[in-house]
This record gives sequence, structure tokens and C-alpha cells, in this order.
Amino acid sequence: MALKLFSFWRSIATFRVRIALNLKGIVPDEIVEVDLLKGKQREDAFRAVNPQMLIPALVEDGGPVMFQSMAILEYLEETHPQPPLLPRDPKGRARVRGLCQIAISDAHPMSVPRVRNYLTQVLKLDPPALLNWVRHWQTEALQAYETHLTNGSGSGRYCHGDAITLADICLVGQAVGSGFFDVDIKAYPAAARIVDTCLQHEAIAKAHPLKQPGAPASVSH
Ligand SMILES: N[C@@H](CCC(=O)N[C@@H](CS)C(=O)NCC(=O)O)C(=O)O
Repeated sequence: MALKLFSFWRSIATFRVRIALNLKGIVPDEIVEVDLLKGKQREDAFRAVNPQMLIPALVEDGGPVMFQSMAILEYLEETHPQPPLLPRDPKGRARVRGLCQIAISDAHPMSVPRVRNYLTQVLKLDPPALLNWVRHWQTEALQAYETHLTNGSGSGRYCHGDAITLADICLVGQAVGSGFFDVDIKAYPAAARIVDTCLQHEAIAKAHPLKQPGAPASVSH
């Protein structure tokens, strides 16, 4: 199996995939950097890989290319079932997938480069207004997580019971991404406890954006 991951240190969507790969003990043969800060995702070379011009993208054995982090996470779960990252029961699976989508479908898209660029370049938002925009959606997501994780509907050591699931992967990504905009997870104690537990796990810690090649020591916006 030859595995190629298109990645960038700052990408939260790729962070999710890196965590799943690490948890399942899969080591990509090649990591291709797509520098989002230089706009490399919009150049022809990467556009040919993913017409949506987004990372992550994953290519196994020459193709076809896999795109969209949730689809990639599900693919990894199906092809490498151990350790399982979804619970066995359908209701549990629905809860975990729902928790994933809070970040993947609803919050994260509000702060990606293409949206921030449109807000500033086309709609002429100034930097403080842009920051308010991003923080608003990050905060909404964290509040929703906090309620879900506090209400005794299945959380344990992790988001769903005592084993890591896809929900934890997405929550950690949400927390780290929010941190890039100075939205502090500590204001959400149930979520913060789980994120802290997750970040102590080696597979998750070493996937952290700031541990990737080319990453700065810290990020502010
Ligand atoms: N829903 C997609 C989102 C992918 C996405 O937005 N990736 C960001 C990096 S985290 C990206 O490539 N952004 C480039 C841009 O916005 O121009 C997924 O989960 O894979």
C-alpha cells in the first residue's frame, strides 16, 4: 500500500486525518505540503488533485483521490477497523457522527482561508470584524459541544464512553482551531477535560498542528 497525504501544518481538517492515521498505526509513505498561507491550494498542481482546492486529500495506491476529512475518516475506519473509532450500536454511531459534524460541517467552514479571504477582500470586513465573525462561530460550536458532553448522554473519559472515537478527533480539532483565534477551550469545562485527556495521547499529541514540519512555535490568528 502506497499512501500519500496532502497536508499542511495549520490545517485542522488534515489534523483530524493525521490523528486517525496515528491511532490506527498507519504511516503515510509521502506527505505533500500544500502551503495554505501561500495559496498553493489554488495552483494548478493541487487543483488537479482536488478540484475543490482543499486539504486533506489522500491517495492510496495511485488513486482515486479521497477528499473531505469525514469521508477519509470513515474510509480509514472501514479499511482499518482496529482500534474502532465508532461505537458498535447505531444510536451511538449517530451520536458520534453528529458530534463530528458540529465541527466539520458547521463551525470549521466559517473560519477557513477562503471564507476569511472573501469576508476581507470582497465584503471588506476589517480585522476586528473578521475576528468577531470567526470567534462567534467557534464559540457557538464549543457551547454546543459543552452541552452535549455535560448532559450525561453517553460521555465518559472521552466524548462517547471511555474509548476514543471520531467525535474526539473532531472535538480536539475544534478546540485547537478555536485556540488559533484566542477562543479558549477552558471556558467549556467538560469539553476542556476531554480535550486535555486526548492531547495526552501520543497519537493525538504528535498530530498537533504545531508539531508538524514548518509550524511556528505558536499561532495568533
Ligand atoms: N469540509 C472539508 C474542509 C476542508 C478545508 O476547508 N480545508 C482547509 C484547511 S483546514 C483548506 O484547505 N482551506 C483552503 C482554503 O480555504 O482556501 C473537510 O473536512 O475536509
